[in-house]
Amino acid sequence: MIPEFTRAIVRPPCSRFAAGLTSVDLGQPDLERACEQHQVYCQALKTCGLEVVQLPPEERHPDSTFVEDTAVLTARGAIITRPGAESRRAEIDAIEPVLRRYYKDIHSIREPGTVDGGDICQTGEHFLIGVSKRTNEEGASQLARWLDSLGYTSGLIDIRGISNILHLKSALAYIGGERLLISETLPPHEEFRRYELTYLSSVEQYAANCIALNGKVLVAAGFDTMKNQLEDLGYQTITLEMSEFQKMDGGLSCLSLRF
Ligand code: CIR
Repeated sequence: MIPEFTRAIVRPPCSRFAAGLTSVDLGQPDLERACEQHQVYCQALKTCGLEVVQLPPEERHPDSTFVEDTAVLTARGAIITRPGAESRRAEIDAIEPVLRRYYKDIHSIREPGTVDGGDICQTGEHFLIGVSKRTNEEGASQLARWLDSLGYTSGLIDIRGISNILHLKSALAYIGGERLLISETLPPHEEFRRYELTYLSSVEQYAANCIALNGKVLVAAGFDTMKNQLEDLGYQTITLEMSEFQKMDGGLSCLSLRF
């Protein structure tokens, strides 16, 4: 019922991590602590049975630890994104050769389209695509066409008018079956009708970015109401400290490409 994955691609934070983009005012991240939190994150993925493909830190790109934004990986194919933030665009150059080890036919989002992987939520055969400050309508429709060519369906959710949400998955997560975990910050949308919704209080919105995989849910530390909600539904959780990534607008899903 919970999605199954065999591998995760990760990249530890680089020495310029603190120079990355952020919209929150939580102070400067501590690099050493970020690296420790990243290591524990990788260990949790291994505990869930994943092979962790660890790439070297990428010094040229402060946000490069957030590998999720550079590609959308599915069981039927892979597409390299075109990140919406100019400063992050070149991150894709270092991801493509890695993906070539696992995928024969790799597609790309083309200019003027932009897509950040954080806006893309796979829910089985159907994908939710956030149109955001990072993923534009052109990018979303290129992605939707590519998904359709693979036999998947998709629907768009425009989050541009909602403040404090960088990506669609900053406010929701697919947790298996027909279930979405969703922050109350997101207004009702016809795309949500097909799901059983578990709502999180907007106070715990950061916790909406969790990862359900291989029978477990990785959750950020410090959000006990959400953790209890999941456990009451029968999920086993693994709690991870994310304080340093939160300072840079990053959540659990951003730190890996799972496939
Ligand atoms: C950025 O603003 O692009 C990074 N500092 C954080 C990216 C987080 N990625 C994600 O949610 N998928």
